[in-house]
Amino acid sequence: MAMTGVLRPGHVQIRVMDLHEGVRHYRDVLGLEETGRDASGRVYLRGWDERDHHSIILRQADQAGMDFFGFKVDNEHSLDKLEADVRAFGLKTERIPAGDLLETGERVRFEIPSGHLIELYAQKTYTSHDRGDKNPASYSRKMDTGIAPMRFDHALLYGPNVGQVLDLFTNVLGFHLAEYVTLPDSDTKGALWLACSNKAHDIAFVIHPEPGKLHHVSFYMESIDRVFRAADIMAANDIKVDIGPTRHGITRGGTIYAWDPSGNRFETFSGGNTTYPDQPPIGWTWEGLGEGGGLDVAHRKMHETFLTVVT
Ligand code: M3P
Ligand code: FE
Repeated sequence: MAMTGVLRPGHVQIRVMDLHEGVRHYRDVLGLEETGRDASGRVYLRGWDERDHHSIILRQADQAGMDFFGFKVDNEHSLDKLEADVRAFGLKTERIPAGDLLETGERVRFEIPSGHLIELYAQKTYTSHDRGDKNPASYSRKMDTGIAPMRFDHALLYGPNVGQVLDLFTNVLGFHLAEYVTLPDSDTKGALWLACSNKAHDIAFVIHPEPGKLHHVSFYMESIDRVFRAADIMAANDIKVDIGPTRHGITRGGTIYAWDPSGNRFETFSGGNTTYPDQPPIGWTWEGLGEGGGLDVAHRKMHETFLTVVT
């Protein structure tokens, strides 16, 4: 597959209400590697199979939630072109100077109709991982440190104007719609799973009256066994679990939803459908999401927290 334009989720900045507790959670319990701290006190982390400098940034704030979500694009030419296309779509864009985030080039930032700040950038320092790029070892101790996800995988965001978000992501940013849910007794799409790759999804949206909300940040586990191991580690560390371990019918990913100490939901996710842009999206009804097992295959029901608890 020739991948051009937007390549992958590159970073997300998460607000935590106590940085010390946040670092304890994301570094020591989840097991992400700390790769830096900047002058404003933000902490940079990544999973054991990531090769760019960082993917998760923690910022201490009074309120939990997400500041912004950044996608890496293939080069500066794509960055300029996508910036012009986003403006032509009718959104204002802003350039954040190189170096504002550690080891990261200039970013193009825009607020999408759901109220979230999305960024595109072409450059972030490549540092490989501790196994290296030449005859890499198959094992490193990092794979067993904490819950130990391979990488930051996706986020699910809640906000209004999901139809406009679909238009922007598919017609401007080059994503394909992998799966969707229609609202009760309606053909209107109320939830979207969108991919810029052939993963099950790279970003997802659910319609919600309040703009700019975070439902969860998701971390990719190598197998469903590792999702069960994550459940053990969550129990041992008193992490509050929302749903799971179970499987989502939507995406077919293995999952646990749980909460960080600030109340941000995070997910340990494994497997999931392979998607291609030529394939029609998979559709789910509202009943399919709940009783049809779209959200939770094992329990085949809607969980109230899925629709109501966001940060
Ligand atoms: C996901 C997710 C649902 C399926 C979700 C798949 C909520 O990875 O959590 O975004 O039905
Ligand atoms: Fe998810």
